[in-house]
Amino acid sequence: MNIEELLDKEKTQHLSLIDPDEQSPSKVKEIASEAEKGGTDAFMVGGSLVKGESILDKTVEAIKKTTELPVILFPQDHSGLTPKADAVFFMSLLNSRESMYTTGFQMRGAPLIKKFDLEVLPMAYLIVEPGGTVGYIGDAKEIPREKPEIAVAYSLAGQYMGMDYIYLEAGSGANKPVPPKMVKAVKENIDANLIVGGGIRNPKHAKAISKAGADFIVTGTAIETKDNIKDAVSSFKERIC
Ligand code: 1GP
Repeated sequence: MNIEELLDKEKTQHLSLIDPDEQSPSKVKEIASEAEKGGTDAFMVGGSLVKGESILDKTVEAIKKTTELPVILFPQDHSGLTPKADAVFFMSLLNSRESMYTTGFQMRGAPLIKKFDLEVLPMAYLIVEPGGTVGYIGDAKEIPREKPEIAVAYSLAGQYMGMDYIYLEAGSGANKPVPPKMVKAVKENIDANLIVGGGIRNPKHAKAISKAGADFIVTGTAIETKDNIKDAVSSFKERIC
């Protein structure tokens, strides 16, 4: 399977993020089924504090039993890897002060990725203020919201290092998403695929970020906390262009 071929680049794509620690595998089946009905394009699986391989495996298995949409791992470190997924965002947190998050965990995970034969999607992961849990755990020097030029510089650096994906992350549950102005500035300057996530709570946010040029938007909290997941996802999909 080639994820890049599966994901249509004409429109902004919607990625549903599932944190294995937030719900049981049976609830995951329900979420995956409803998100697919709502029109999500793929699933990402990961979180800052994944408690163990077994819950990760069970979560991915539950999604795979429910849908044929791609499942892409979003690992916080090498413990977030499983052979049961289709692909992995091989991410380096470029604005971390801690070398484990830029190259250390990558070194630990690389042999496992080879062994598991996962499709590798190289990604520069950039934390923008407020940054939330991932900013704290990843010891990030968060990009100031009013400094799009710093986001552009980091994104270009990621692209020149060979990364095909750039992820602007405001942190899960952030009270506001990455500013559309920053998304636009980055998109205008890079050829790599642009992913934006963190704090995208409503269709208005999704529309503004899509219009600014994001190739992918990620929503986690907005799906986990909604009673009607299908409607929540379709309300995002309807507003993105
Ligand atoms: C986390 O950006 C994602 O990496 C999702 O954030 O939970 O705020 O949607 P939310």
